[in-house]
Amino acid sequence: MSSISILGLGAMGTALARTLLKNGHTVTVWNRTRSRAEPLAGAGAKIAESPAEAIAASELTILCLVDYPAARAVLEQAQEALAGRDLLNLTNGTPGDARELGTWLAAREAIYLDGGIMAIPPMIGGAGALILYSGSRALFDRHSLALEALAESRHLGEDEGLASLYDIALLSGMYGLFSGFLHASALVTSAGGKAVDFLPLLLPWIEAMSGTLPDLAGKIDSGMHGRDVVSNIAMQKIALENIVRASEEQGVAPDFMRPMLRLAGDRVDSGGHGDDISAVVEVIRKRK
Ligand code: FVH
Repeated sequence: MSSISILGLGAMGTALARTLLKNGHTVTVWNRTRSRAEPLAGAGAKIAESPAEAIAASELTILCLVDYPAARAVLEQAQEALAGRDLLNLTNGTPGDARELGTWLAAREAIYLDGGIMAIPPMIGGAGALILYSGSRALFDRHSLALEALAESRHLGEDEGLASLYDIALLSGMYGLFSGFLHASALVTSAGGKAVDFLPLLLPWIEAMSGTLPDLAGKIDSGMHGRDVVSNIAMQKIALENIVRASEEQGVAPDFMRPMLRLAGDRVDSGGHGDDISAVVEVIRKRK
C-alpha cells in the first residue's frame, strides 16, 4: 500500500481520497477551504496544513482542482517541496495546459503524470470508471496498485498532452450525441410529442448508425473517402438542408445542424460529391 496525498477536495478529490482510504492506502489531504478536509479526517485521512506539507508526506501526490490556474497556484506555494516527487494531475484542461505544466514541473525536478478522468465522482472505485494517463510511464508503473483502485487505467504515451487530448475527444463524442438528442427532442416536442416516448425509436437508430463508425474510421485513416460509398455526401447535404428547413418550419432553431450542413457543403463545393460523410474531417483539419 502506498502513501498518497490529495490536493483539492471538491466532489472528485473527495471521491478519490475516500476510495484510496477504503483500499488501505495512507492518505494525506489538503484543501484551500480547510472545512472540506475535516470529514475525511474522520475516515482516517491526515490533514496537511499546506500543499508543501502534503507533498512531502507521501510517495505520490494527486492534484484534483477546478482548473489549471488553480493547480498552478497551489503548486507555486509548494515549490521547495517538488524536487524528486511523483505528481499526478487529474485536473481537467487542454493538451497544451498539460505540456506547459509538465515543462514547469520538469524545471523543478518533479516527475509528472497527467490524467483525464472518464467518470463522475460516484463511479470512482467502481465498474465503468476509466482514467486515461500520459507522461511518466515509470510513475504510472510505480503507483499502478493505487491507480487501479480508482478506476481502470490506460497509459497512452510519454507525451503529457495525450490524456487530455483523448479526454477531450471522448467528451466531443459525448456532446455530439447530446446535441443530436437535444435537437431531435426539440423537433418531436414541437408537434406535441414527448421526448421520453421518442427514445424507443431513437436509441435503436443510434445503435444502428454506430455500426457505420468502423467503416468511416477506416476512411478517415486511409483518406479514401470515395471508397465503397453507399450514402454520398451530396445526398447527405440535401438531407441536412431538409433538417434545417424542417426545424425552421417547426419553430426550432437549427443551430446544432447548420454547422454540419456548412461543412458537408464545403466538401461538395470542392468537388467531393461522391465522398462519404467521413470527408468532413478533411474540411475541419484544413481550418486548424
Ligand atoms: N465532478 C465531475 O463530474 C467531473 C468528472 C470528470 C473530471 N472532472 C474534473 O475534476 C476536477 C475537479 O472537479 P470537482 O468536481 O472536484 O470540482 P469542485 O467540486 O468544484 O472542486 C473544485 C476544487 O478546486 C479547488 N479550488 C478552486 N480554485 C482554487 C484555487 N484558486 N486555489 C486552490 N484551490 C482551488 C476547490 O477548493 P475550495 O473551493 O474547496 O477551497 C475545490 O477543492 C476538475 O478539473 C473537473 O473538470 C470532475
